[in-house]
Amino acid sequence: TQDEINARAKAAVMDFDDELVEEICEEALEAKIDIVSLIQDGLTAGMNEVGDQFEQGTLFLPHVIAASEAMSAGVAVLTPALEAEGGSVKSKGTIVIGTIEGDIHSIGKDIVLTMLKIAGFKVVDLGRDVAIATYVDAVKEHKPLIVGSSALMTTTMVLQMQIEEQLKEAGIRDTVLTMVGGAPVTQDWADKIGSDIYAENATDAVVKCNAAA
Ligand code: HCB
Repeated sequence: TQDEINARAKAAVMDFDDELVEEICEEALEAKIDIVSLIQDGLTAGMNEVGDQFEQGTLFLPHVIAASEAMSAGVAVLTPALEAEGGSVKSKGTIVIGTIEGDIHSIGKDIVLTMLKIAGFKVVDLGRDVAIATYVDAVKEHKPLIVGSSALMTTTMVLQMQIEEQLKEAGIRDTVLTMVGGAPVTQDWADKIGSDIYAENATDAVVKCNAAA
């Protein structure tokens, strides 16, 4: 069942077992299990658990790296199937997204962008450690509906404010909606810096971007 597969995927990420994660994901595809739930309630749950243990000092950085590799291996197995689901949808508009300057955490951003693609948006991936000026240039170049940033650290989250400021300085803040996300980011933070959309997870991002489209 879904719960069993999610639990096994969570455990396999926590065991840093790339091959087992891949096997479980392949099994899930055959069993026609809900892939989004597998990513959020299985793989991500395992990744978060490892993150918590890293925070508590019971696991170390190599463990976090190993778990993120296992998670990415699973997401790689699931992505083609996810993309195939959304293949025939007419484009709802463009979304530019990237992980902010100084921050190399890309797993969450990649999940969000995959889900947005499936939902029918054209997505421009700016990658990670993206300079604020690059977001501004991308808004000028692609004229997107939404520009999204991901920040996983309290130290890099503050730079999301600069996206707001530099878009204003360039005179193009009104032409685009801004979206913020990442583990330390909250609705309060979005309100404080004047960002239009806060998304707690990939599903929330899809719901809110759909509402804006
Ligand atoms: Co990293 N790291 N890390 N890390 N890391 C965190 C983020 C800490 C919270 C861990 C901790 O100390 N408790 C911490 C940050 C503390 C702080 O806030 N100041 C931390 C640190 C300190 C660091 C280093 C500095 C460690 C070091 O070198 N000493 C270093 C950073 C280097 C740098 O960025 N300059 C580092 C490195 C790494 C890696 C490379 C080992 C690895 C990243 C691999 C990669 O992404 N390619 C990593 C990981 C994996 C984590 C944790 C464990 C998990 C992050 C993750 O992938 N979660 C994280 C602990 C945690 O977050 N609790 C830890 C799973 C994804 C699916 O969730 O929240 O990213 P998500 O995304 C969600 C959601 O937020 C939302 O949707 C996604 C899908 O549902 N969303 C958006 C995300 N972005 C969005 C954008 C939008 O516009 C909308 C929605």
